[in-house]
Amino acid sequence: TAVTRLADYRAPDWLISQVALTVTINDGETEIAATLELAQNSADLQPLVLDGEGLETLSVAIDGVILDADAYVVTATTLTVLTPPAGHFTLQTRVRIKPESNTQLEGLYKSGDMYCTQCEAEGFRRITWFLDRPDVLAIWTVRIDAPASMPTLLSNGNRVGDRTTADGRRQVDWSDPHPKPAYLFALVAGDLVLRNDRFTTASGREVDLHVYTRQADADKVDFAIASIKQAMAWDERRFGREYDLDVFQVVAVGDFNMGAMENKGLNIFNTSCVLATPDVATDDAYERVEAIIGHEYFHNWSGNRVTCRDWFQLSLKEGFTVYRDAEFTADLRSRPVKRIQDVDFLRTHQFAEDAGPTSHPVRPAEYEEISNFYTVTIYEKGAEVVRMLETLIGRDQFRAGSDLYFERFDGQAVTCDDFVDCMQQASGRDLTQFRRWYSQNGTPHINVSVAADGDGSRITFRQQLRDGQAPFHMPMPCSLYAADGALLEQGLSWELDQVEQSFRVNQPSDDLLVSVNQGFAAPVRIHYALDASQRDVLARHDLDGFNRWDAGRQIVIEAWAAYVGNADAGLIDPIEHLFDAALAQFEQDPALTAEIIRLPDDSQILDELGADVDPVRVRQAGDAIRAELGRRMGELIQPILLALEPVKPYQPGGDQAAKRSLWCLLAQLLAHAADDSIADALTRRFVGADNLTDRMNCMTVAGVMARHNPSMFQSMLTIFHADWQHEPLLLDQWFQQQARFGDFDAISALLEHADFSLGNPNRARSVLGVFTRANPEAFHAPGGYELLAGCVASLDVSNPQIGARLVIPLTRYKNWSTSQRERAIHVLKGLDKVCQSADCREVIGKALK
Ligand code: B3K
Ligand code: ZN
Repeated sequence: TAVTRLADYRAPDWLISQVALTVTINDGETEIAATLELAQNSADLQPLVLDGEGLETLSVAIDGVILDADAYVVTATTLTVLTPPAGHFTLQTRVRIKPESNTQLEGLYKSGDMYCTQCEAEGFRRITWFLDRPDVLAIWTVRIDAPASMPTLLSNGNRVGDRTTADGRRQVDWSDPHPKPAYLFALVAGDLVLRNDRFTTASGREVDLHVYTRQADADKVDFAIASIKQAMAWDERRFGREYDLDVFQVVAVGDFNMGAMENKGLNIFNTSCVLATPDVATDDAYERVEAIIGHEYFHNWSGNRVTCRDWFQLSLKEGFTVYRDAEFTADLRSRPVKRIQDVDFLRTHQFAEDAGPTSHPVRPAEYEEISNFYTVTIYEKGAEVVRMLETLIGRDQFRAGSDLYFERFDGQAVTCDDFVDCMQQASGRDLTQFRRWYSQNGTPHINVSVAADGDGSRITFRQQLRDGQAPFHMPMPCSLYAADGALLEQGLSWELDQVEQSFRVNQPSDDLLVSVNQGFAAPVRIHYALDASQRDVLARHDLDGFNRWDAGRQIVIEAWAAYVGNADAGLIDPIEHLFDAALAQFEQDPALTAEIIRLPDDSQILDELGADVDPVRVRQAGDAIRAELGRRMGELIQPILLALEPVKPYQPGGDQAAKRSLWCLLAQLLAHAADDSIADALTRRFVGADNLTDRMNCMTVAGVMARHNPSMFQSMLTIFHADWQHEPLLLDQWFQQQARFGDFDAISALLEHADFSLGNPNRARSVLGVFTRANPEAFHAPGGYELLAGCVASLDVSNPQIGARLVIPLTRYKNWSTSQRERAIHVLKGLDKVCQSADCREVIGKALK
């Protein structure tokens, strides 16, 4: 397989200053006429090599003269003009493509009756011949010509022409004044419903907000529109960034590989990330819609106005934009809760990625298929790296660095180093060593030890590094507490930049508790040996809200990990103690209470335990702990459940959402304990629910109870299906619940269900993603790996990007038990023989190395 390397980066031999496209859509085939203004960018004249894939080339012309067949060479992926004119010239090409048979959902494809595009990273080459790389920025005009049955014809920028031709076809012209690379191109054609609104920017520019959906979804966009306005106002306030076109458009698409895409002025969204009403979106989904609307909108500056030089720099736009959307959510909602949820997500998913075969740095040095690098490392760890910069230089200087970055590089394609340079210049701090976060992979582990030093103590930090790595520079804010929890010293803004370094404090070591890495300032694993009672002191007294929560988190992780090896009920005492204390105050802050009693994902326990662990045993230990807690705390929980009765009418978010989530967590504890006393209340809550969150929560609790009594879960599934089968997003939810609680046979049956399809990414993820990540008993059952492999082999042909993502849980076998490892390797080897796509081959190849 071909490897692309950062070290091989070369500026393009040719640049494109202007693009004019005419896209003529007809049923069964689409023709693209492209006029490119080319400019020589190399000292010596070089051939012009354009990228393409699956294009039927109809003609090639230079400066209006059709080229003879021997003047250019076409391969499956290139069009080479052997001797182009020096300096400047115009290239005209005409190609034909078939969007109707595009199952990869990259380039121009059909979703239902609608035509739409996805070009990042390398999809534009499936539309026409082009220099498909992010450092070629051009000014674009686009004409869409389509049958009258498709009145909605959209592209980037501002609409500059709109007519019906004599033969009744529709023609719409778009012009985008801002230079952009091909990956930000977008086109939508169909018969869509428009919902519109307006926003006035800080400088008084009137912007139309246009949200398009299919007819059936037109009533589900109020929340998205409100979120767009909040995002626009927030980016002006917090980053001084204004919107820059007359219209901001969003289109909801049912078949989409990712969550959404930030195409200039025409964001395309997976329906699951933009539609929200109480009946189709849970509380979490509402928050996700708001965050993703924000994320894509914020890309208008961090990604579009300033873009990436090459795809190795992907985190330049993604890490920064995730950081921006996290701040947006923190400002709009609860900052401490957002931080807890983000760190928990990072530990669950990114730490696992970094411990597995696809571990890579925030700025990878090489890739086989760039689509495989849209990862939690590039996004979430990248955001943590940006957050560390903010912590190190302070919020004001960070803002100054961001202003400098946007000003200096507007309209350019730049690198992660360019970004850090701006932070360095704005702050005057030397960030040379800090840049190792971009090039060195893996989660740093930090050992913290406290030793007596005269009448005080010495606190020593040691970075455990991978072979060949040099120490990282990171913030390490700490506070000091006495053994009884009394505050000794707050706000020590320590930094680490050596393998080992220590700090002296005056407190004797036997009366000292250190609150380390406050707010999770650095994305590392801390090893600081405290016993459960010491952690409990911090869980009660730490003034840093995040570390208070995290002290409780460590109590749970250590107890659960110990319980896997030795199912001693005494190990559960510290968890019960922690939960008791949290529940005693649930009314003050139900959201924080929910975060404390939400057990971590199994993967965090697997990470804690290291090698040779059966994931099924980890799950069963967790369930046993939940059951024991449910038994011990039943008396305490019952009245709290009554106090958490649903409030009507439903409001997403805030206090209501916190109470729903707390209710669900507590009811699950009772369900694990096989406590049937909640059955009646559960049925009532399900039947009387006026919102999806309560319906799903009830099904989750019934799913847990299904272990000893499957009837309630079954009847809820039946009712839910009868009521909501007309909503694709709710059928996804219906599949997800069964993938989560079903046994192997039930999951095999889901794949045969009439409404299941591997062709729709949301549906495929709903079954396979949930089965492999959240249902270890079914996944590790005989046939489980093979069931996944069969689907991956089929996706390898139809939609390799999705195939390569869904296979990942099977590649994380390194620390499983011997027989599981052997089975996984055997199945992966079988897949390796059949898979052809670069996407799947890269992921499977790395897993077998
Ligand atoms: N930039 C897009 C992701 C594109 C996916 C490419 N396979 C969404 C986002 O991060 O905002
Ligand atoms: Zn993004």
